[in-house]
Amino acid sequence: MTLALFDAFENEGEVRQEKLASHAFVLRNFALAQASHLLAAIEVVQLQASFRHLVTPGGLQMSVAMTNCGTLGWVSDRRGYRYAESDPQSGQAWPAMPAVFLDLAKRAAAEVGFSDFTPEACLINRYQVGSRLSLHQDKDEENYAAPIVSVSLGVPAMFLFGGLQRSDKTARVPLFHGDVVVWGGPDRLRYHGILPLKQAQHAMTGEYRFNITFRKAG
Ligand code: MD6
Ligand code: FE
Repeated sequence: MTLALFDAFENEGEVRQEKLASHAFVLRNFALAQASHLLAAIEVVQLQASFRHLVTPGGLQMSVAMTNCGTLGWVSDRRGYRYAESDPQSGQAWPAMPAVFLDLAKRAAAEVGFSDFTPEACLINRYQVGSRLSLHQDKDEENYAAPIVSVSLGVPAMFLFGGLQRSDKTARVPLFHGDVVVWGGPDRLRYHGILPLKQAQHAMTGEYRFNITFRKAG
């Protein structure tokens, strides 16, 4: 093995920061050490609030399956997109935000200068082969001052990162198991999406990719 190749392996799993824009960062491997605990916590959440394929206001079923934890959860139906205090499927409050989630979200935000981030909304997305999220802005929150923290687990995906207009050119950013994206400030309303998930297997999640996003919604 050449020395350069050896170095590449040595650096695998190392936490490092990539800047996507002035207030948008990928923290490579930031969640790696907590991955098994995060996945175990997702298992607990989904016992109480199962993954479901929501319907968009336009009547299309989403290819990504979703659930929530925390005091507010993001939901969609024929009436629109909104944050709700209870799970429409059960009528019960969403499961509490696991401590390992909150701790990670706070540390990731602080790492890039967003101190005092206390999210109360946590959306959990589950992707399988072919699942995609078309280009969108996250603008259903009342509080645009707070950043969004987004954690990727399992099968890798291609993230599209655009500008403030839908038609702006997008960058392709691969997201791997353990990566965390944090963005806020002037970048908070950038268009973004996920390309259709490619067939793959991950040792900890099988055929799935999980994405956890944390926000201050209210
Ligand atoms: C995903 N993420 O990674 C979808 N939104 O599966 C998002 O839509 C997203 O990663 C706002 C901020 C960060 C994100
Ligand atoms: Fe989004």
